[in-house]
Amino acid sequence: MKRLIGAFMLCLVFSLIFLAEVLDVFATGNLIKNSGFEEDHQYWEVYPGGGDWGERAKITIEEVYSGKKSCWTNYGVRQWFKADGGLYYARFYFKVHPKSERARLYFGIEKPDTEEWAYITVLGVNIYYDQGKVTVEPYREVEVLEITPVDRGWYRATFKLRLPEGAYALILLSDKKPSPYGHYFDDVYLGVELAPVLPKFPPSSLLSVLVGVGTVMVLYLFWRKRERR
Ligand SMILES: [Ca+2]
Repeated sequence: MKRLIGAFMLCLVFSLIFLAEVLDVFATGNLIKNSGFEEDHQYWEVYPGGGDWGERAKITIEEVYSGKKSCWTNYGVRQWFKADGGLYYARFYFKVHPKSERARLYFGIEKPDTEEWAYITVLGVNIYYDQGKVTVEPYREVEVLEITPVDRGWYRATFKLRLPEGAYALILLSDKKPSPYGHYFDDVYLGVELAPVLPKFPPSSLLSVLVGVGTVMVLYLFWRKRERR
């Protein structure tokens, strides 16, 4: 009986971790909506001048870090957010197109100039990829905490930023000039606390099936044991 309860609790814990991974519940303070592109391009827009969705940026299932979708762009996408100013953390996952040997990806935060309605770069980071070697060039108040290869060619990038007060636009660019291949982004986070990195289970869909089947089996055994009494 104790073993059964133990097994049930284990299933429950794994289910909760899995759900947390899917729903991104630990990153509650995320200023970025639809951060994993699972709701297609809701809240996101193609960087001005970059054209329409489908042309310079699209939601794709071909290369995905988590969930079922990611964002591919050969120009840039952005999302508006409001920052109070102060210390922030940014994290996102990127993958250079498998055919691309050299790439220059860009992550930046810009501020609309209310008089001219032009955009002023507040801070940014250039990420250079040269045949698998990644180097970073941050400018202004950005501290690079890590650029780590994680899984299947994906990298995790984490930064510490000091933002001035005001409303800001977050921008992700694949290249300063349009790249022929484009690159992939997933799970974008921006918040005042560093979101914990969740354990990544291979492959999530298989795990969900195992968790589901396991839970049902344990519940069934539990029910049968009670029936016998
Ligand atoms: Ca995703």
